[in-house]
Parts: sequence; C-alpha cells; structure tokens
Amino acid sequence: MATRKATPKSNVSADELLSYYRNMLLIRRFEEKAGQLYGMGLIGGFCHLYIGQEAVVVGLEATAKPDDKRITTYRDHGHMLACGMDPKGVMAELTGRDGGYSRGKGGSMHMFSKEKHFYGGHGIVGANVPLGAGLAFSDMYKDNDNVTFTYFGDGAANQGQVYETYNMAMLWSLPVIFVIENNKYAMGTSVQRATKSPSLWERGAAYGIVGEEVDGMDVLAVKAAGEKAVAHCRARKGPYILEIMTYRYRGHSMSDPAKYRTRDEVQKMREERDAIEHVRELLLQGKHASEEDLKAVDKEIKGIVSEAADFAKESPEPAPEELWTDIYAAEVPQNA
Ligand SMILES: Cc1ncc(C[n+]2csc(CCOP(=O)(O)OP(=O)(O)O)c2C)c(N)n1
Ligand SMILES: [Mg+2]
Repeated sequence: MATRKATPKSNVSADELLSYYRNMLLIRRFEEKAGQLYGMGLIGGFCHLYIGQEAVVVGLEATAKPDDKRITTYRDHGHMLACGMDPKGVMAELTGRDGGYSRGKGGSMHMFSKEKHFYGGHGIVGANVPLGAGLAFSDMYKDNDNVTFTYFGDGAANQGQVYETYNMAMLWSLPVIFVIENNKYAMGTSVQRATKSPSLWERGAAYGIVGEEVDGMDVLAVKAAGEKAVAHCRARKGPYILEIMTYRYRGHSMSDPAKYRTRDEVQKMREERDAIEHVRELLLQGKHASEEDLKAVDKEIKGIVSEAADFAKESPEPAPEELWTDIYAAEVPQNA
C-alpha cells in the first residue's frame, strides 16, 4: 500500500480517527457478510454493496448533528449504519424477516428510520434528489438550522429532475447538500461514456450553486469538505454540491458480469487508495493506536456483524397479515 500523508486540512483527535476507522470497518464487514448471505440464498432480490465507498458517508456523518436528515439511493446499507441504525434491523430486512426495519417487506432498497432521520433507500435513480430538497424545505419552513444530505450517483447526475431540483433549491435557498458519489460507473457505463461534461459539481454554476470536488478515498478530506458545506447550509447561504470521487470494489449489484472494467483497475484502487487502510496507517504512524488496539476493534466489529447475521437468520418471516399493513398512512400527521 502506497503511503499517503495525513490531510493537513482537518484537525482530528486520535479518538475521532479511531471512530472513523471503526465506522468504516463496520460497513465493510457488514457488506461482506451481506454478500455471503446473498450467496447462500438467504437474501433475495436486489442487493447493492457499498464496499470501497465507506469514507464518503463516514466522513460526512462526522459533520452532522443528530437532527440533520439523510436520503440516498439503493446503495444504502452504509448510510444506515453510519447514521446509527441498528445492524441487526438492517440485516434482518435484507433477509426479509420480521425483525427488519420494514418488517421484511422492503428489503435492501427500502428502509427508513424516523428516529435517525433516515428517509431511505430509493430504487428509482434520481427520484430521491427532489425528495431531499423537500426535506430541506420542511426545515427551512420550520426555521431551524438542520441540513439534509442528499446522496446520488454519477449516473443519476445526468437526469433532468436533478437540475429542476437545483433550480428550486437555489431559488429558495434550501439547506441541502447534494452529495454526488462519483464511483466512476453507472451500472456498466463509465462517466466518460455518459457525458462530455465530466465535472459534475461544476454544473451547479448554471444555477448559482457553489460546490467542490473531493477525494472520497480520504475520510479526512471528506470531513473537511463536509464541514464547509454544512456551515454554508446552516448559515442559510443556499445549497452546496459535493462531488465525491470514490470507487466501488464490487459489482453494481450482486449480478454484474463486470465486463466494463479490468481486474487490474479494481486491484490498483484497493491496493493504493483504500480508505480504511489509509486511516489504519495514520493511526499506526501517529502512534494513536497499536496493532493490538486495532485487532481489538476488528474483533468487536466481527462480533457485531455476526450477531446481526444470527439475528437476521433467526428472526421469523413476517406473518401473512403483514401484507396488508404499511400501505396507506393510518393517520395523517398534522404538525409533524
Ligand atoms: C429511473 C431509473 N432508470 C434506470 C434504473 C436502473 N438503474 C439502477 S441503478 C442504475 C445506475 C445508476 O448509477 P449511479 O447513479 O452512478 O449510482 P451507483 O449505482 O454507481 O451508486 C440504473 C441505470 C433505475 N433504477 N431507475
Ligand atoms: Mg455511479
């Protein structure tokens, strides 16, 4: 692994650095386990793994306060874990069990947590972008200082509804951070094959929205950029775009022939730019943690993930009557 210097932009304590390591490792191990359960036939339907992209959500969550809102696409397990949702409930939803966040009826792409202000999990590419602006609109309306993190991919960034949303978000000065997770591919289509204007964040300029490109394999760079974006939105200066350059190591979903990129390309990223290895090196080089400390973290994470998998296997399937629940709202909230 090539050695990289610590990012000078962000001053973080040893405890913070260790917590990023832990949170990124939780996502990675959770996703590896989800991949295994899928292979065993315990997870049905779609399953899009986040392996490789962990620094994006962990870096941004480090800048959030609990009341901030988050909304994302179908590649969503990492976002749920990073905002503090219970790994057991997420894994049980993946296996379609009653103990899951949507009582086993939603699966990988459809989980929500009111408590953690996590608004999904959306299978329709781009559709969550206007919804994210709507969440931010509610906070503007209530006159609080919350922000909404609205995550979407490089592929989604070519959709028309994204630009309609940019226009309205800037017009109303909404406190929304548009987070483009540019992992270089939309299914099997590379960014270069999809557009002649590959700098996705710069498109905000057409609407007067500021933004920047960020190294998404460096959690400290993500955090530093996130802090700027959050401060901008909390100060009611309007939306902000973060185009975070990242990479997914696994296929688009579990059924991906992977013919659109070489093994060497993936291997090179893993070996030279892995975000977890980066933080591991910073911790060891800075003597913030010893090999033993990190082993203890690995062990703790393994325990959490295997407990989640056991829970997911043991939880019963939802009862047939559940088919008729959670379709329409039982009550319409008046002052939520
Ligand atoms: C409106 C719509 N069109 C097409 C699809 C099929 N589809 C699912 S994911 C995807 C690629 C999106 O890529 P990107 O936005 O880069 O996100 P990533 O998967 O890389 O995280 C496509 C075309 C869909 N779900 N919704
Ligand atoms: Mg993509």
